[in-house]
Amino acid sequence: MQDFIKAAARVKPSKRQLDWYDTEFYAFVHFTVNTYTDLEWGLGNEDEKIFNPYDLNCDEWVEAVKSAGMKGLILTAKHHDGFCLWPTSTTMHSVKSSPWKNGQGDVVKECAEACRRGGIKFGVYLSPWDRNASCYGTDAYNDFYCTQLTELLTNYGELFMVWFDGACGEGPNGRKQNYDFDRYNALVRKYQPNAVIFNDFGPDVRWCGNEAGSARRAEWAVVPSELCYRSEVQTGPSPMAGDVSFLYNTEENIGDLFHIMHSKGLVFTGAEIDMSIRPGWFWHEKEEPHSLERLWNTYLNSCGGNTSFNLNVPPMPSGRIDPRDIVRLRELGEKIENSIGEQKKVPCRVEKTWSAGGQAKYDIILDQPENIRYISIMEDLTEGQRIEAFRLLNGGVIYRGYTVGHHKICQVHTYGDRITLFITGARDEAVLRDISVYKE
Ligand code: FUL
Repeated sequence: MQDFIKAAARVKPSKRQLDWYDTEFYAFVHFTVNTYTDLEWGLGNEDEKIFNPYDLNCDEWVEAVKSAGMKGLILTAKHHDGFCLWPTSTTMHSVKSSPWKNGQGDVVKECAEACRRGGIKFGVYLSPWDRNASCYGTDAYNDFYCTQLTELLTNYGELFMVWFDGACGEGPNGRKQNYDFDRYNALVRKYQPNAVIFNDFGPDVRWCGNEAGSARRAEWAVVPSELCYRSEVQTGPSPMAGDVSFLYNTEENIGDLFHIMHSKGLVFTGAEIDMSIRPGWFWHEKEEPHSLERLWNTYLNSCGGNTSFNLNVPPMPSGRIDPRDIVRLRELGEKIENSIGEQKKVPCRVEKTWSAGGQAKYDIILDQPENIRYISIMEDLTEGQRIEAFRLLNGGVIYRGYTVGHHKICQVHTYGDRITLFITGARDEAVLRDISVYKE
């Protein structure tokens, strides 16, 4: 049993997963014919002529997402309606048939270039579900999809993420498609070896299980391989393998000891929290952005809870960002800066004072007493995720936490110059990457 837990503590991320964790906060941009029809899921029979972002300004998109502190952007190159934002060779259901720039435009290109100019990473979303393609529902569709994917992987420079949407509905012929994800994944690895692949179940990044921004109390990146069947299994059968019930990615506990001990093997696949700044993924005039409080809480629980945060910002029909969203993004960036920004950081040194059998105590020593508001802890994940539970103490307990992983941001209200971090449980000796303290 002890050996099994130690093996779980050594399930390691890839370099591309570590880079993705460090990106932490990035944007989704949902943009297609739906922006002009007020729908969330296009029907697939939309007239290409409705797509006309006459005032498109991707530099503005990039500035807006950067003002919130985001470091990357993922564009819906094609959503379920099948309309392609780039001049693909596979179909005329694309920008080629739109009046925008007389059919000579390429939104993917403009967006990729703006990201590069603005110094943020670029990624693509290519919906497997396609309600327009006549071959959808047949083997030929997998070839068609692979051609589209290859165009995106080879013509727009370095991608940091390829986002596969698990949605699988009926195509124009009423048939559903068997997606050949193994083939799609192999193309990504071939042409963009540094990009992480997102899918409901991995391989590199998995869905958190909801679209409302709600986070788990304990988020493990090391999870049963039954959950992420396309990921690389790093441990063999566990001592109790064989009697596993079906595990789904919407459940609250998926990487805890009970579940991993009953699993068939383990994989390293971290979660992403994806949510829109508004109720819908596409822009609708009547919708308002969520409150700053809600976005900030989601940020704290995602980037500060061992997941990444993919926040969607949908452009308007003109191709510009809604001024209401621009304001909210700037407010969020300011809130982050004013809470855990450099100017709030208090110098401190950390001393390990005791350790035994996975438990450990650290003293966090400040130069002078401060009103402390946030304490951020990072595990060094290069060897694996280890911490099971911890407490922060200042006289009494001021915070009880569970997993740490890439980054845990603890909200506290305390005054003092010496805080104790007590790791009360770990799968193996914890290796810390950083501890930072922020004042009120
Ligand atoms: C879902 C889609 O059906 C939504 O339209 C949206 O793109 C969301 C991010 O993923 O599966």
